[in-house]
Amino acid sequence: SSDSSSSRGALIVLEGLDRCGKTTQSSNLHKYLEGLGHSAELWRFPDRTTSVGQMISSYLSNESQLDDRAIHLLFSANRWEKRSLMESKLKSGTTIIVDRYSYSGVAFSSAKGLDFEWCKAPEKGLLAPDLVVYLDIPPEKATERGGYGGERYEQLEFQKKVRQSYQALHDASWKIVDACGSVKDIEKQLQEIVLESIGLCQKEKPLTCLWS
Ligand code: Z5A
Repeated sequence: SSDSSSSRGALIVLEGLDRCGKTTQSSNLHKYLEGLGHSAELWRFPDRTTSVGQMISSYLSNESQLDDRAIHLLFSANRWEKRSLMESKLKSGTTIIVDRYSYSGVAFSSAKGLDFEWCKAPEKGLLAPDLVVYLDIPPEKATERGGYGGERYEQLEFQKKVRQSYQALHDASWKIVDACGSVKDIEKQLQEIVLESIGLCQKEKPLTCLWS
């Protein structure tokens, strides 16, 4: 039925370069949805709380070194270890807002020179988002924002390559939002797009898998 008590939640993914505002926006969105009485959770990848996530975290902060393919597979494993929980939450009616997902996995690893299709392969079979919002910011602009430069990938030349990889990945279903606007402006745009997506999921839009 399309009765909201038995319908599934939406899988909403926010993507973009470092410092594009994903964390700010996903948290505001979460509060907004809860305020409307929706069941909603805020997730992020990497999920640094698991043991795989701790290996990723130490790599990102330059405390450990790993082969490019090994770290790629760890990022993917970090999503796989949350897959069944994600599916059960969605099916029980909870909307999940995710700060980074498989697209980050492919964009960052392929920016290092790894083969694009090789990067996509381990993501196949993870749940496909109902909505991908790309917060678009020129890399030069991102470097001017607070907290930039602390971690491994936070370098201008690399972020330029990541942006190109995202351009190769995106399809017509992605919503591209200008991330240079005010926090409030972006917030309003996201609210509208996300409510529409939640509505479609309540009308029994099927849950599908990535890149199969
Ligand atoms: N990575 C990967 O390689 N493979 C994978 O599979 C995955 C990730 C999942 C860590 O990710 C790294 O892992 C990341 C990709 C790679 N590397 N990089 N680069 P992360 O998500 O943990 O960390 P992050 O990307 O560095 O996110 P962040 O630092 O949390 O940035 P953000 O979420 O995009 O932005 P923010 O914290 O909301 O905002 C940044 C600052 O800008 C802050 O001071 C805000 O107050 C300010 N801000 C926000 N919005 C605005 C607007 N609209 N105007 C002006 N200022 C603003």
